[in-house]
Amino acid sequence: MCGIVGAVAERNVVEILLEGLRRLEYRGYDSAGVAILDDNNHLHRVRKTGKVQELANALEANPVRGSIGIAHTRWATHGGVTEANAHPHFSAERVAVVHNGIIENYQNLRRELTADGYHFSSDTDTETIAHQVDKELQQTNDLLSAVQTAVKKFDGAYGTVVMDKQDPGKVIVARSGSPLVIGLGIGENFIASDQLALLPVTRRFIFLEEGDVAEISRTKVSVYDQTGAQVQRKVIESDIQHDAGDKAGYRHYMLKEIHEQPVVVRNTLQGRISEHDINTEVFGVKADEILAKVKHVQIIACGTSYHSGMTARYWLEQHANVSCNIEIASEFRYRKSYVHPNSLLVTISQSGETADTLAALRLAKDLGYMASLSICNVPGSSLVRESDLAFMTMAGAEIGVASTKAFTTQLTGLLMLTAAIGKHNGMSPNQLEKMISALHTLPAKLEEALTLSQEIELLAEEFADKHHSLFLGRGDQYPIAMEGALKLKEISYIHAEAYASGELKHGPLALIDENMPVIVVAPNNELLEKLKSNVEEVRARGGIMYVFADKDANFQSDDTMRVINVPHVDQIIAPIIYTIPLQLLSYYVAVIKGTDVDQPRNLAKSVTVE
Ligand code: HGA
Repeated sequence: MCGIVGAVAERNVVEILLEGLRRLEYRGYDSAGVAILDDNNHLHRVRKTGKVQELANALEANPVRGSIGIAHTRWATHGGVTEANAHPHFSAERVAVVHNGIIENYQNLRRELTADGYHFSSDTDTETIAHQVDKELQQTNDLLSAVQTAVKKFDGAYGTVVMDKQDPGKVIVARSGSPLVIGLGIGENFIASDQLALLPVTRRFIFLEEGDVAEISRTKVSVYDQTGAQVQRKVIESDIQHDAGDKAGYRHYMLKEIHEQPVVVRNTLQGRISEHDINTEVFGVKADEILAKVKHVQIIACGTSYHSGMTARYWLEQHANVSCNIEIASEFRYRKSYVHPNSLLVTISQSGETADTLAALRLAKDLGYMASLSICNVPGSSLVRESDLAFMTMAGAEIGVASTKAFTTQLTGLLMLTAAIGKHNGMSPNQLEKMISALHTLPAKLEEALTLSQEIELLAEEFADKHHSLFLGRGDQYPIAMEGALKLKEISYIHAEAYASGELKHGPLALIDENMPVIVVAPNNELLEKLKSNVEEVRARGGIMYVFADKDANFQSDDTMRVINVPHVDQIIAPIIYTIPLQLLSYYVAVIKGTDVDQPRNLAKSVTVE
């Protein structure tokens, strides 16, 4: 969340900062701003509410130039969406600050700083950083030590970049809880909250670690750890292929990403499964030894990743013969939980920076888990670095705020984890072989599922005037129904709820009428007959249903029920395949409703605040 970009160069950096913000806009898009130090050491600030394009227009109308600058695209946590609350924030027209995260003790700091004579011109927590640094500067007159002292006063999470008009030629950056990456150039250096922002100017990165403070000038980068000692951090060469401007001919990133699923799932499988077996080393060098001992799995995740974890619980208990719990990270981290013997902690996050998931992992380190494993899409992210084992999904950069390909690649990884644990835990060679064969069919079956696109585009018209909807599933399709409901609410703003269909008569049946479409994800297994009874319960109450089902499930379309035939697949991979039509449905409903599909209101990608 919140995009940060900064540059210290010889050339004019305004366009670099703007391009960086465009690339990060999916992380926050309610307002944007830049602060530029020009060659005469004048500090210029331009801020606008709305998209980065508003800022670009303002800069075109009134150009500024300068070789040092910081920029920000905001997803407000403290203070409304106004120009005054947009970053950068200033203190005494001297210190300029951009910030990602939350300063939790900002009210106390604000009181203290106000008593010291500082005037606040915004409602944000961020402005306390600017004034606190200015206050420290009155003591030391050295920006690095002022920031090092100031950050000790902050509770909460921050990735922050600070500029001082009286100390030009450098920026100071500090990281605690919110990611920051330094981009190394030749005679110029950069900083951003995500490497994607800097790909047009460099491919060499230093990922800052927790508590790091760094001084960045044109020719030098010095990093200090939380004790203040100077440290060397590894320089990483990025191989990410990404052109943020490239929707490859699709109208939205989300549609492009939906259609990429056969390829990215293939990439996720490639080199990791043989014809009949799985290479356990894909989870890490010590994986075989660790996975052989696992008797319980505790999964922690948020949002869409939580739904992939829920699906995995069905798989792990049924096929890998281990018990499994799953919990939302923001709940897990604030309660006392029981740790089962030989327990593996699995965290799932697309970005690897999800604040609650990361906090849960850190908390769990002292709780006695045997080992931790992250399922993640971003190499080098905090979650990957801080886990004992990691499985990298190969989804590539996901720009649409509503997650699609990250979800199906997570499911692919979790099914591979089921195989890897199961083969040490009573899964027969036959079962393993069957699971691996099903995995091999995934890319082609996903391709086939995408051919439903036109049919679903037409179907979407029936939803566009609806305000509520109900999604039903059973067994491992229940989390898929939950994910379907989440997609629909995220991008079309239609209220959508998911229920395990056995729960219908315990409450939600009361909602059924002709204005409440019911979307049913039908399994083709021993639960099918049970689900058919649930369908009849809805029909008897005048409900209108849309059933996604295998044609062998023998559902017939009629006045109250529309059946969409999903390709016949092995049941183990059905949750992954049935995800596709539900993604397409929410996409086309959102398009008809004219919402901002890639950047839905009030949301942002990579949830780095609590
Ligand atoms: N708390 C700051 C920054 C918000 C943020 O990091 N969002 O992701 C603000 O509200 O401006």
